[in-house]
Amino acid sequence: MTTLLDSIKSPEDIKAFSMEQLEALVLELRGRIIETVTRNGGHLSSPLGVIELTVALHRVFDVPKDKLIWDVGHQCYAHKLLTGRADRFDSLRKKDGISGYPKMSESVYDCFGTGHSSTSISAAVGMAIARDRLGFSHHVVSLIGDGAMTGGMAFEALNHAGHLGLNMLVILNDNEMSISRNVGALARYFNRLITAKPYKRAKQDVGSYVKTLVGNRMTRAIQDIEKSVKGFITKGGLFQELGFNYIGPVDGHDLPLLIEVLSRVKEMQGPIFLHCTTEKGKGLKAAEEDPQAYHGVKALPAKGDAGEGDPVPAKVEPPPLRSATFTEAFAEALVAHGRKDSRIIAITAAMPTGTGLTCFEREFPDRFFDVGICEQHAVTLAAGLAAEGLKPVVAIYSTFLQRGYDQIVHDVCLQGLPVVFAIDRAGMVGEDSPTQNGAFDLSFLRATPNLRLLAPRDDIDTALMLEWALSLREPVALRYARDAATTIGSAAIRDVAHAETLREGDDLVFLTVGPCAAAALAAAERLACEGTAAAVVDARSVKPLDTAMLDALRHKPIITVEENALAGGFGSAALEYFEQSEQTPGPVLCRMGFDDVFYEHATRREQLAMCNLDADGLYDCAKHMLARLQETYTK
Ligand SMILES: Cc1ncc(C[n+]2csc(CCOP(=O)(O)OP(=O)(O)O)c2C)c(N)n1
Repeated sequence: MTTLLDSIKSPEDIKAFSMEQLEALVLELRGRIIETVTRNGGHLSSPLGVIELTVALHRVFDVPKDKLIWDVGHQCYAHKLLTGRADRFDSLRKKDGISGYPKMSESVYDCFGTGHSSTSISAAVGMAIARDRLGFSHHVVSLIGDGAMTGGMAFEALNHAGHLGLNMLVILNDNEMSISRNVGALARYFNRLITAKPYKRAKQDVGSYVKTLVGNRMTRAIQDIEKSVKGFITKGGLFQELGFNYIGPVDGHDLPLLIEVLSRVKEMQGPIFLHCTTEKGKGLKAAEEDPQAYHGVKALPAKGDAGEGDPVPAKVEPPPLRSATFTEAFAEALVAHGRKDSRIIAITAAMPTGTGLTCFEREFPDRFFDVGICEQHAVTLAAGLAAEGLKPVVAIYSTFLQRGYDQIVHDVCLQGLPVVFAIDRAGMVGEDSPTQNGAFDLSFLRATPNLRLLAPRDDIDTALMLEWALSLREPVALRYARDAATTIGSAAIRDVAHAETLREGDDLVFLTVGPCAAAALAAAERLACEGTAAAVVDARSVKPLDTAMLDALRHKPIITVEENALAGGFGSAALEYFEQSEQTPGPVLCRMGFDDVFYEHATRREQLAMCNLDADGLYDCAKHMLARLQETYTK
């Protein structure tokens, strides 16, 4: 049976749909998203919450001529389905398939790529200025969540747009949720706008207003329309003060209402802020009841597994206290230290579940801060706490810590303040997007004076390094992967300040960072079967380097192995050391890591294979290196 969705080749097609057809399309989109995400994994509650808004936007605006800019972008699945990608939607988040985020190179309908939050209004300001300078007249619309609105950058952009008086529309998609419940005074303010009496009145008024419009659509002059819409503007609101016309709140699931309001707003001049209320997970009971659990969903278990057929929440419960992943090993150790030392404070930037801090929050609610999507503030807040003698631990994903770089340099390291950074998702992160890979932290942090940079290879190292970091009165960063923290090597005696030889061998050395040791050990095992003795040494400390270890290894062929950009990473650090100490690494040093490219989404395993950081890649590298050496010596 041909569906409505099948008949849509471009969003232009829905302009001729009746309201009944549009409502039916909403249901089809919902079904298709649930079905695909159940199979492939991905975001679920956020895309389900904006389906009516997406249909209304494509009905009213002429995308791609009009610019539609998504914030974070994890909610754009209906947009993808309406913009010529329905036939490929099955490949969502798969290697070489459709990305889970807007991506300029994927479609002209994705006018701005994203993955990190709070960027959409700035991009919209840029596009609106460009439009005006180039003499065009199209519309510029950004759609931002209430979680993303907590990011300071969103307000920097509002400040600019309000000052310039640009023609642009900012739509707030307010579901009162970030990944977890949205936090902060701003969330309270939005909540007041929704629940205050004027809202209810305004909502009714908008309804009757729309009815009037439908009756008089052809005769009403644009000025009249503008005046009427302005009747719904909350006077003196925060956004009003910033130079925006604030309209709303409007029910973001009422499709006819949305279409009417957007049609009117489209005719208005100047910066407009349209506040829509939506329900995260709309249309899927389980997701409506627990939107956090269904924010990110794992792929369907293989046939025959328990739970087959149901969407599987990535995390229903806070992580259990056992060391299955690095996140869990860190979280478990932090709680244990928290029990012993009341000066320990845990900080997250809107990722309490992802960073494993929910168990700390549960046990020590007074010593836990979720600051919202505010990585910069999280870092400097920690600096302030440390300056006064507390022991802050800031847990942030590698990719999002890029936001807080200046704060790390200027507020923490320059002043030598004892902040502990728990850098999660360092390295490849899998199906999400190149925007989420943690590819650069070693490079940008290694350049920062006063910072100790450690990479645990397993659960035991994670716990010991955290203990050590908390005992030092200096800035320390621990970086670890989105992976199992399976114990590697002996648990007996560990000196986490120094490198450790995990396997002896004279023919070459794999010098590894973090969990890369596992792939190196597997490659060494394979080489051993062929008579090549490869050593594996876990470097542990990326900064300062264990120079005694480097001195001891320098006569052997060395392969450095790291999940980080080769530019400026650990391998570069080793080379720099040899150069500075006027020693020649020799006979050869080869660096394995991320090339100077953005790696596309795929499973983590596939991504590691793409950059030859799996056992096969390391084995091939060793063979190649030994063959080259052989050639050199037989010449
Ligand atoms: C800079 C940055 N920090 C953290 C995240 C992780 N993150 C992804 S979605 C999300 C919540 C976004 O909430 P909201 O904007 O309200 O959108 P919703 O999912 O509720 O639709 C967070 C914190 C991110 N994408 N970017």
